[in-house]
Amino acid sequence: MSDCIFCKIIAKEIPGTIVYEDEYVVAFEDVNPQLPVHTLIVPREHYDHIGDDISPELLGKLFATVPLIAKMKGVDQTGYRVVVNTGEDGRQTVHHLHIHVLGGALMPIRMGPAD
Ligand code: DGP
Repeated sequence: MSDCIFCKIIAKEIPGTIVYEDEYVVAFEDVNPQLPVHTLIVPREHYDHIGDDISPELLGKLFATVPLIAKMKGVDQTGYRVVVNTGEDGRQTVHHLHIHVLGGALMPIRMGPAD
């Protein structure tokens, strides 16, 4: 998608700190990290969100990348959180499916009442 910021990072049209890539998946550092480790895992192909008719195979490849990134970032032993914000209520702001991998400190965020 020509106006998608993550498609531009994947295509290397704009800068991004890419830490892993293969035929299906790209992982890069979040520009606005919420914790010491905050890496995003995205499919190369554009999907708006997790419900956007994505194949189980590709979903598998995306989620199989999570432990790879956790190990690469050194949080596989200490633990981490995996988040997929989806749609308006999920507070998704970039509409290219992405998995957040967050760690490196005790998680400050707990689910609570909506604000
Ligand atoms: P979400 O709320 O789940 O849609 O999170 C989108 C994340 O994407 C957010 O944590 C900030 C990050 N982000 C937004 N724009 C850019 C960008 O241009 N580059 C990078 N690396 N990350 C971005």
